Amino acid sequence: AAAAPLDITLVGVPVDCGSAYRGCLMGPDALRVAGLAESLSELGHRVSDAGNLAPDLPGPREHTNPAIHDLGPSAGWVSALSDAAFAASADGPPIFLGGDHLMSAGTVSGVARRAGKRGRPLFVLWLDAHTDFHDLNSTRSGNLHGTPVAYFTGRAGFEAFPPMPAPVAEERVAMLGIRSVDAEEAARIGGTAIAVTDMRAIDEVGIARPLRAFLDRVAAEDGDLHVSFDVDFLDPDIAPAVGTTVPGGATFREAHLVMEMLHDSGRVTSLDIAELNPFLDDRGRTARLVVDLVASLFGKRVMDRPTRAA
Ligand code: 5AB
Ligand code: MN
Ligand code: MN
Ligand code: MN
Repeated sequence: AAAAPLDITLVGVPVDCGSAYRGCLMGPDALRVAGLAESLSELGHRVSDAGNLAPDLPGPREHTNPAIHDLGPSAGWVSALSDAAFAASADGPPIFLGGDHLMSAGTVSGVARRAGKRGRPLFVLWLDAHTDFHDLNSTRSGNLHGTPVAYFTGRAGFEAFPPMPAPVAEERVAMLGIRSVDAEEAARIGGTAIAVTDMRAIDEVGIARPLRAFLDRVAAEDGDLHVSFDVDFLDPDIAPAVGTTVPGGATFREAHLVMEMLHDSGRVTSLDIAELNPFLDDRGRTARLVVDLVASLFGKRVMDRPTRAA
C-alpha cells in the first residue's frame, strides 16, 4: 500500500560550532542537492522547504570549563531552534537538516513542547556511535555536539543554555549503534533509565529486537516519536562524510531495516539528520545514502508486505 501522504517541512540548520571539524554547515545544502525533497515528493508527500535558520543572539561566552568553545553561539542556536522546532511541528513532521548534533538540544526542546501541548509523551530514538551525554562541566573536548542528550533529559550543568522547557523522561529515550563512550559519560548514563543498545548487543541479537521493544513502548503510551539520526551511526565504509568516524557501525541493511520499521510504526513525528559534513564526502555518496534512508523512513519500499499482527 502507498504511504499516507504527509505534510513534511524541511528546516535547514547550518550549525557547526558544536564540532571540532568545520563543514557541517553545508549539510542542509548537500541534502537538498542529493534530492531529499524530490525523493519525498515521489512518495506522494507534500514537501515544503522553510530554508535555513539563523541563531539567536549569543548567550554567555565564559565558562569555568576552559575546554568549551563557542558557548555563546551554541546557546543562541539552542534558543532559535527550540522556537523553530515548536513552530515547524504544528502540522506534519518536520525534518531538521543539520548541522552538527548540537542541533538536537534545540530541536528536542521544541518538539517536547509540542508533544506537551498535544498531551502526548515524547519518546526519542538516538541513532549514533556516541551517547552525547556530557554536560558543560564533564566535556573534555569542549565540543558541545557531545552534550544534547544530557541537556534534553534535564540534567544539571547547562546553566549557560536556555532552560529545557519540558525534559524528556530518561525511560522514553533509546539509543542504537553505540560504540564510543567517554568514561565520564559511561559512569553517568549507567545510572539512568536510558536504554543503550551498543554494537555488541546488535551483533548478538540483531537490530530489530531492541527497536521493536522500544516501538512497542511508544505505541503502548500513544507517544510522539522524535528520531535523531547522527550519520556516524552508519559504518564509515558506507558513510565517510562525518568528522568523528568510528569503525564497526550499522551496515547498509541494518540502517534500512531501522528506517523501514520506523515507517511501519507510523509513530515518527520529527526527525534530525545530524553530523553530515559534505567537506569530507566522496562525490556525494554519504548524502545520497542518507537521502535514501530518509525515503525508507517515509515509506519507500521494494515489496508490499502484510503488516505485522498486533
Ligand atoms: B557526536 C566525544 N565523546 O565529547 C566528545 O558526533 C565525541 O554528535 C562526541 O555524537 C561526538 O567530544 C559527538 C569524544
Ligand atoms: Mn551525535
Ligand atoms: Mn556521533
Ligand atoms: Mn560527530
